[in-house]
Amino acid sequence: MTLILSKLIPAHQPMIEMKPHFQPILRTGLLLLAGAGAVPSAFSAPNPPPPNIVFIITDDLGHGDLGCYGATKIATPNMDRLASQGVRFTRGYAPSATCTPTRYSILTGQYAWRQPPRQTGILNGDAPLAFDADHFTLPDMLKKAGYTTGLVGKWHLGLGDGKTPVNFNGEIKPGPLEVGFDSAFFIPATVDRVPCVFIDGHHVSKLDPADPIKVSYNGPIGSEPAGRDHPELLKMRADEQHSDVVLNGISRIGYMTGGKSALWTDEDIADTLTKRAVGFIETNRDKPFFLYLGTHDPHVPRAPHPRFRGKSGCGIRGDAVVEIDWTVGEVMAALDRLKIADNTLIILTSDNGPVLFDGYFDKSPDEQNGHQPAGGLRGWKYLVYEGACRVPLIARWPEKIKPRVSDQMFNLVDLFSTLATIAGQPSPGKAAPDSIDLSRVLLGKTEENIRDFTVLHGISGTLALRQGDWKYVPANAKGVANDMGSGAKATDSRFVGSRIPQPLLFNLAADPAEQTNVIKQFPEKAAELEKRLATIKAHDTK
Ligand code: NG6
Ligand code: CA
Repeated sequence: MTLILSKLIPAHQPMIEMKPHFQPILRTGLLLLAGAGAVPSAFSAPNPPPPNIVFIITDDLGHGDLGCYGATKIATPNMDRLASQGVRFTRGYAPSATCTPTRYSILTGQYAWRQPPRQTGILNGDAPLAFDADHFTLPDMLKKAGYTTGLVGKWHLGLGDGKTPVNFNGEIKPGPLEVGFDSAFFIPATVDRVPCVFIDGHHVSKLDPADPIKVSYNGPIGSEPAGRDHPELLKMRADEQHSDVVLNGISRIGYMTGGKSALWTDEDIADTLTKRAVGFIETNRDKPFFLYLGTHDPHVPRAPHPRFRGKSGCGIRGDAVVEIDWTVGEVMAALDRLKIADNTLIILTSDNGPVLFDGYFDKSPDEQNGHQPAGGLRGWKYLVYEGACRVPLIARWPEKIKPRVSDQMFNLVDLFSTLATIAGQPSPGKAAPDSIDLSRVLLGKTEENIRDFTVLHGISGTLALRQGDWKYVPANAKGVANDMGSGAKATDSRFVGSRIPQPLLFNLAADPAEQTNVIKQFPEKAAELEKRLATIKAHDTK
């Protein structure tokens, strides 16, 4: 029925201008008319089906990590090819500088910082689901449009209702299957956090009931050694937060005992996820599908498969980037093999900016060989500088997107409304309150900057505003807040940049690396942005 409607209402004047509750009525009416033969035949002509959607969200991949974004030291031929066949955004933004809040924003179309504290921190592996199970999510919306939806890879949005502790030996819910995914094969939190097992639907994959799992973030359990006591067992040393239980020669955040048959092998994770992703595509080749593929690379602990070791020339982090490129290549090859590439929209991005040292002494800071993961932007993951939140963003859909590079702004929170239009669904309106429909931008139908601002959200709780070429960062005298989940401290070198003693104003056109605070020269501009930020904070974007 959406197909019929889209014939009547051009895509660029959308259904958004109609009150959402009229749309189903109009649709139903049209359908009835069509059924009665009262609609001219042009309206009942078959339309191309909506595109399959493959959303690849990498973990801590930087704006400068890809050849197509200027990397010269690391070869990323598959991601570069994807970019050359689609649109590459130079102003793509993650809604937050860490994983959980960014993913929350993508799935709900709402900035995570509107919902503290549950969604703004970094969740541990036993944390409850970050939103209510009946929350209308992006995959829910796509299901309404007839899509089969699948999650493969990193989840990091919590499990269970929080009333009772998650039982990893029983049925684990609510989780992805309760919030819109038809199938889910996933890493519960991060690879540096327990439990180090995959969950398949509602159950831990490959679990032997005779060897039940127990998880604790409150101190040791079981007889498994801790990294801080047994450095001789480690493939790489770690800081205090990452020195709990040792699994597969890597110490983690948290403790876990049992579940031996279910433990993943870090070096095989990319192979496992890629195989699952390709399997999902193959199974659903004949119907519209939405695949949410969350890679664990290049997040710590970095342990790419041995066949990628040494391949980047830029240390183990670079090798993990090469591993991602392989995964992307495998997905593209599967679509080609199945002859569905032309009507598949692939979106490739990252949940936040890059980081070199993030708890494990894996030599990444020393082995960059001149590579700049943030591509010369200031700062790293966790902060509110551009390097923290500006991320690679590429979209390829051969049937509808002409290859180009776009400087139009795009925030990942916009995917909800954008994909709704592409899938022929009504605007989610207030159900996705911060999500702007950028389908015309994605499809190259306008040069306009429909989104003219973006909010940056740092681990400190600081919110900054980019508007056009200007960027305003309010002072945050304390720096990192206590919402880190694992006891990180403001003195940790990673978070030192989160302390901002004086407000800052940058002109990114003249000073893309945010080196010169021009607030004294342009106090009115700073006041204007400060005021706008306050308005955005107080009201939904729509
Ligand atoms: C932090 C961890 C960091 C990483 C991050 C999550 C410390 C000091 N740091 O708490 O290593 O796991 O959480 O990263 O414990 S994210 O990309 O999933 O947000
Ligand atoms: Ca991340």
